[in-house]
Amino acid sequence: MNDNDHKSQVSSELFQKFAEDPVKADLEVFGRVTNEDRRGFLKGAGLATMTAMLGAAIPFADKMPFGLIPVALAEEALKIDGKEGLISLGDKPLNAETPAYLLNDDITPTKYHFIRNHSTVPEDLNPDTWTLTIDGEVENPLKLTIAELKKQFKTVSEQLVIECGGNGRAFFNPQVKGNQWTVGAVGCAKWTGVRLADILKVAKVKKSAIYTAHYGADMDLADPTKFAVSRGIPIDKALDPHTLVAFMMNDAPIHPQNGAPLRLVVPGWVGSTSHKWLKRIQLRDVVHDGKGMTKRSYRMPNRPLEPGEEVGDEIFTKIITSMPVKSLITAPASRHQVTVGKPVEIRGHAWAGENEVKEMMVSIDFGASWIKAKLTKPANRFAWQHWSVAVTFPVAGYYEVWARATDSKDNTQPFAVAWNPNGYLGNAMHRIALRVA
Ligand SMILES: Nc1nc2c(c(=O)[nH]1)N[C@H]1C(S)=C(S)[C@@H](COP(=O)(O)O)O[C@H]1N2
Ligand SMILES: [Mo]
Repeated sequence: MNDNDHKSQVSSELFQKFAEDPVKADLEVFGRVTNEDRRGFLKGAGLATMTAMLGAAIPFADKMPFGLIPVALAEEALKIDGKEGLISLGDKPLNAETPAYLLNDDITPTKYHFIRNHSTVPEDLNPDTWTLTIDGEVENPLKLTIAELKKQFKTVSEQLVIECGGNGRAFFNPQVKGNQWTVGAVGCAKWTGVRLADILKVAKVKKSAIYTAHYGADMDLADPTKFAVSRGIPIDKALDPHTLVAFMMNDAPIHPQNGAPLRLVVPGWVGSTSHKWLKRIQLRDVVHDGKGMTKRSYRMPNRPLEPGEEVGDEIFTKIITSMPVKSLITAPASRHQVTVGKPVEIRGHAWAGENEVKEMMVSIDFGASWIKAKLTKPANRFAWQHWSVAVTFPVAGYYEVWARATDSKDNTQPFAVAWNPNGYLGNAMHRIALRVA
């Protein structure tokens, strides 16, 4: 068994334990269980257990909240075929996320872009025969080949963030159903295509159109007469110049798993709006009601919920639009060893849906103090921003680096998100483990 296999086994067991019986798991891992203790910090027998599990002393143990599971014990590392280094969450439908350290590039290479499918990749992805239909509330319905799209409209290239609405779901407590994405259901590739707004101009959208409806070539796994998913966006977002109908990803044809030969990219918004294998966009005079639009799909409750609270569908009135402010630590890789007393460059990306990130902070003492990082401007609107900071670790031992972005509207990342039963919008701070020797 290699180190990664071992780590992933430890972490699965740990998650399993906490999912099944959190009180008992607390007792086993931390050595005590009262609510009083839960508010305290790790010390005594719990600290000894933790130090043994990590194989190193914890210099800032007096700042480590009791009940915290160190990230060193909570990361999975499995491999799948196809793309490189992605972590598979399930193969039918195929869903795979990217470990944070593989997202270190400014522009996410195709091989590292995550995959989120509701069904299987359609069989026929021939770009020469592929057509896009625009219909519904338009004066001039269109049916265009990809060659016609390229010829009739201006081609644009932009670095655009796509993030799944369920990214971060694995950190919800109590655990919720759905793909257990940790931090890697996000990417910022270079997308090339035409503006949806330009196509809609030629289609002559009627005043009655308020919403789009997206249809692709992937059909429901259980019922092939139904679409795998069919979401839409308000007309304003459809007309945003950064909403693209893309035919290239990182200067090459789109990867089959990422929606070849044609997909929507609705940057900054919940990933499910960026329809893959795109065949048709219908303009509607009502909010779209396709698969993934109704009940509690991609919706948030209209009031805060108690963790684990059971509620009816009727309170899920808020359709998710923009994704919240968030950041990743992409270097060093979690669980790497660095040198004591020498500056270590810590870096990553930050993004904020419709907003811009204005400040980036890191902490090496479990959030007791924060260090400001250098932050770049986005390459274009909706591209993620890059940050870096040199940090010197005072003494040897186990550390965690936490990262926190704040956006132009003063929204910042919480330590833990407000619970919702679908595990959406999980923008808790990213944490990595470092061994300092
Ligand atoms: N046709 C189609 N489009 C789709 C999906 C899908 O299953 N089918 N999944 C959506 C979801 S939920 C997300 S998060 C993004 C993921 O894009 P990616 O697989 O290219 O990373 O695609 C979206 N577009
Ligand atoms: Mo998603």
